Amino acid sequence: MRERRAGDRGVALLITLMILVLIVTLVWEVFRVGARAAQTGAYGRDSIRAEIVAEAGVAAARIALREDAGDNDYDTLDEIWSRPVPPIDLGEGTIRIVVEDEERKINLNRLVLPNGNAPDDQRLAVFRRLLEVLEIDPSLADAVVDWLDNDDTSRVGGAESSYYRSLPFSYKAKNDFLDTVDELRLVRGVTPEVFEKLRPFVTVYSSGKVNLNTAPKQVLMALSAGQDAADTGEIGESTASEIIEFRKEKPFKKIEQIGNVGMFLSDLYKKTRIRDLMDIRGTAFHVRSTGEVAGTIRTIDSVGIRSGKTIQWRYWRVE
Ligand SMILES: [Ca+2]
Ligand SMILES: [Ca+2]
Repeated sequence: MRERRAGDRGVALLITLMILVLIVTLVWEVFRVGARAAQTGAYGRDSIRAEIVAEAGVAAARIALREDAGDNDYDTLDEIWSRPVPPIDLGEGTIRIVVEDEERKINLNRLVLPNGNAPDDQRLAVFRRLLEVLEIDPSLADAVVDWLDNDDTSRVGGAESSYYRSLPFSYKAKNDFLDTVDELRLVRGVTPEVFEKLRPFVTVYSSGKVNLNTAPKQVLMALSAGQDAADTGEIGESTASEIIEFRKEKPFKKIEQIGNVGMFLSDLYKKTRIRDLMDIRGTAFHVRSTGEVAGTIRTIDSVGIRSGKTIQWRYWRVE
């Protein structure tokens, strides 16, 4: 039954994309006329076309996200917006689209309290555990908190402006929330290698809760550090894998259903504050759409916040 419905949705997506292809073709025609007047070179023309194609990809993702909002109020890896889409061949060009919810990641901006005065100890513990799981020095967590907190007093293992000012290219600690994950590169201890390791698992856009239906193993393992009853134990690699296997068959429609996976998780859910960190849906969606025309590639990297059936773009960058 479930397979059948998923198949129907696949057809719906295909129709959506076919309509978009028509739109793109029309836009190209319009552009052909405009290009003569603008005396754009071949590269400029293909570059603009590639960007238009990439925009069509973002539009397709937006339609999928809006459709999904009408289907149910949980978000899984087996839905119209999240399933991998094969490259869409437009004859003269290609679109590649990748969509993921930001709730599958840990929100770095939530490592401090909303007033920026102090760390959020529960979430800090989660982030520290994520670093351990990824085999990154956990003291990086203190450097990130110092980067975010509004004082200039270094935490043990942290770093404030006094450190950053001593660098060959000196700068100050931001002492404010991150606008992009890329800013992490400025924080002490974030080498290019560390950044690449960490990037898939952290965000600055999510609700601050983790979607149990989409979170990768490493994030699920990190979550159990955010409990107040230390003797309950941690979500290890095998428990995280159990969650992932379980949700393939039965997506979580309510957070308490995590307890259905097994006794340990049932206890963890009932006896600790871990529930404060959990959700079964996404609110922020990362859409990466690449258009290619005659070998010229443009990518739109964007993040949309979904509320009801409305998507508002909070981040938009053309590469
Ligand atoms: Ca600070
Ligand atoms: Ca500080």
